[in-house]
Amino acid sequence: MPAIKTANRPDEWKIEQGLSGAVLPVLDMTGPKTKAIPPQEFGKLTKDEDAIKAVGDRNKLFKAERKGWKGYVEWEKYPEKKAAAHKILTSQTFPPNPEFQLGPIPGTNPVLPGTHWKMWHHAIGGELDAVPDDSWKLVLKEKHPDMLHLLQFPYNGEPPKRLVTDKEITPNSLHFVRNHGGIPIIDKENYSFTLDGLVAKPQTFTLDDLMDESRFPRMEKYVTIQCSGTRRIEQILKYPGQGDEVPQAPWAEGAIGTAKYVGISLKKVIKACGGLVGEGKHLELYGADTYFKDDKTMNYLVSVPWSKVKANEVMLAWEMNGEPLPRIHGYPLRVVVLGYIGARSVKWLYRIKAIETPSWAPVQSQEYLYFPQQVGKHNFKLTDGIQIQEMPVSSAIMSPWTKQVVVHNGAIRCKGWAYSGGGRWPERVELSADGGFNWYTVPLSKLSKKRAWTWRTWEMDLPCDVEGWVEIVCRCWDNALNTQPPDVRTAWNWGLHVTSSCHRISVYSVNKTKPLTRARMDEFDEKGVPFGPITVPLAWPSQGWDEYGEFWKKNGPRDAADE
Ligand SMILES: Nc1nc2c(c(=O)[nH]1)N[C@H]1C(S)=C(S)[C@@H](COP(=O)(O)O)O[C@H]1N2
Ligand SMILES: [Mo]
Repeated sequence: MPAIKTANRPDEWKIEQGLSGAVLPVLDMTGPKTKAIPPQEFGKLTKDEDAIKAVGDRNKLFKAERKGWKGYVEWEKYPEKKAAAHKILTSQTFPPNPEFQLGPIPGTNPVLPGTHWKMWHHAIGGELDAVPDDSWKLVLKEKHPDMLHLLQFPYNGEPPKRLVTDKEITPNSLHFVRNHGGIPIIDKENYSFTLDGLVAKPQTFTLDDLMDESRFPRMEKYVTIQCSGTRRIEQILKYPGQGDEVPQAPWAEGAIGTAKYVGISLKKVIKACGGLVGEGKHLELYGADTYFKDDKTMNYLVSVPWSKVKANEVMLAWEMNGEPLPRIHGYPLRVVVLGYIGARSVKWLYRIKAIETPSWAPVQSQEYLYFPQQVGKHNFKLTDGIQIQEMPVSSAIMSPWTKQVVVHNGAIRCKGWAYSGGGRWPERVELSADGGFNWYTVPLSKLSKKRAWTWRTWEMDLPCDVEGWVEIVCRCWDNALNTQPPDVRTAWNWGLHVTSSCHRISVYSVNKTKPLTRARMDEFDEKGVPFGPITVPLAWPSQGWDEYGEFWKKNGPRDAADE
């Protein structure tokens, strides 16, 4: 076929229909005439080799900080090292963040490769050079082969829906993983962390110190860790927002997991250091991985308030479900903050510093912010965002899936999870088959065990008489009678955090208690033809011509008489 001569782009129709939003021009209507401003384009990658060389020997500059700590570069103690890394990162350009919100999400596993994150690590070199490869090897070793890898590096992965609530306690290999950097590989024998800052007697503790029950009483807790990005994909599919692939990883409902952790209360360790002094009110937690933001390098730092620690709700844990922590989950020691977003549960802990204010480190002060709705790229300030700590009540349907056809006898088998942060727990879970008008309560016998800091998994046969598309909705009431906003739009926010709105799925209901439906479905069975997908036209007559003729004889013609 000869090429068509046209002023249109080949994908004009798709763009006009909003199916390729990233390439749409911005319309500037501030003048008398509307101007179309094309979106940002990224040029060729550049690299100033001389400037990079002038920084010095990267193997020396960015060497391992401690013996037996592979992949750990200490940044926070060395401003000059941070400056050298910044020089390297600004002397070259890297590929842009992939478009995964306004464009289609790739149909691959890993979904996103994390190309520029890998390149950043190699650009710094030294101890970080092997980190992307080492981390991926650990994923393959420690995680279940059925994990869905959202981002290969830094590794972010969640179990497939069928396995999210398969067990009330998530097996380690299926627990979601959220990393902002590579996985440090730390020897237990060479491990210790330091507690300093505004405490009376700063000290260093080995694992043996912590495990000495004469000094620190053991703490054992079932805890659900939920990322505040859980169910983000619902916000993305409705309205895109901030689009950094790590801060805004496109999580589905699997970025939540429940495990039994063994460790001690951080409060006791602070007491062992003589307690807080001066204006000490927050504990800054340091992870040994390297994070990149705005061409800068840093360790993973966040903070929790002393009030949370004082309540014995911040654990230092070395055991997960009866096994030493897997490397990918923070071996040999991680923080587990009960009832807060996962982000505060720092893995590969190497330092705790008592400070006056919440941490100014980027993960605390620039990310995990809950913005109001009119705040975005055009106007946001960090101070507009609420720093997310306790998670609100939430729930999700793990089966069936949206757009699925369900053939049933008047009830649709559903299952899922429900969770509430801050030590509250799911007291009631409800399902609706009509978009949220009428609600059925999940029988208590179909809810898993009630605990202060964990989710409850649930199952229910949801009565459904209706046929065709139905909207199944799930919501939870926690013990404080908090419940969930009705839909994604009401709680949409620029950072795409805390998707706690009622989970809604559309399923196509085929109810075999209806005689006609039963007869038609039996025909499919007899002919051995699969029913789905519903979009494939029926391959045989839907009605006999005799019956058709009878109908019109009895009912008169389609048109009305003009009398
Ligand atoms: N050192 C370090 N700790 C970290 C992170 C990280 O990237 N580095 N990610 C945090 C986030 S955002 C979450 S949701 C939880 C996830 O814990 P998991 O990977 O064990 O499931 O770890 C938190 N702790
Ligand atoms: Mo998270």
